[in-house]
Amino acid sequence: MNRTDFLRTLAGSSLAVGALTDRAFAGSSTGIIAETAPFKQAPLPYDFGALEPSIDKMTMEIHYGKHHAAYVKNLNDAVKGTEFEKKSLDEIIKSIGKAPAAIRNNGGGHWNHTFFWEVMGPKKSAAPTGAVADAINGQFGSFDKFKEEFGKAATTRFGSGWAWLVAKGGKLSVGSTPNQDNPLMDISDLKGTPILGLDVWEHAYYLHYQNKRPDYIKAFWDVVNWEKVAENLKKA
Ligand code: MN3
Repeated sequence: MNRTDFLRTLAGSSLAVGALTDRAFAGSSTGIIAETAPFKQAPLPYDFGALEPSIDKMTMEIHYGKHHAAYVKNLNDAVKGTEFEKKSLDEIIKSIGKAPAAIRNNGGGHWNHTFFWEVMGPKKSAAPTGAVADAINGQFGSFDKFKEEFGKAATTRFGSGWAWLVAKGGKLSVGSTPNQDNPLMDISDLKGTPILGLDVWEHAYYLHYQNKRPDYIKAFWDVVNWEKVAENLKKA
């Protein structure tokens, strides 16, 4: 059993995972990072090269090891000595309109990347099944139509940002947010509980895809962890 399998096996027990990873996913109905400062990166749940060829190893190494790590460091620096030091990241995110830009950018960055790593995985299943498939088909008509709408949101987000599938009031919708904002933020135009998200910052794809964001979006479907998406939907 390698380390990744070991972590997966332990994932059945939140206590064990909490002890092992220190700041593992809290898994509440309202969000995923219930911990307070100092925030830490949970281990990537697979190897850096595990998402190839959709997402190359070097991009993952830099994205997780440099970009995400920097958001965590900068977030910890930004909350130090402020009223936000005692709040969980989920609480901070929900009332982000009261926070300074450094906390909005880096808190969002930490939340979004923590979420993003989990909704991807090396197991390639072409399409969702069960409740997720039913919900997507019911809302969008078909999986292909959903992919088209999600892809449109991801492609048309100008500059840096994220595309999302969100649940709100028993309905699914797709949309995007700028920079490191997300649909849980009080200031966000798109609101709801994130079910699936895609980072469309250039740092997420430029090494391999350069300016071809649509190719990256297309390849993303091969590495979506539909089991995690199903969990997110269940909790939403
Ligand atoms: Mn990123």
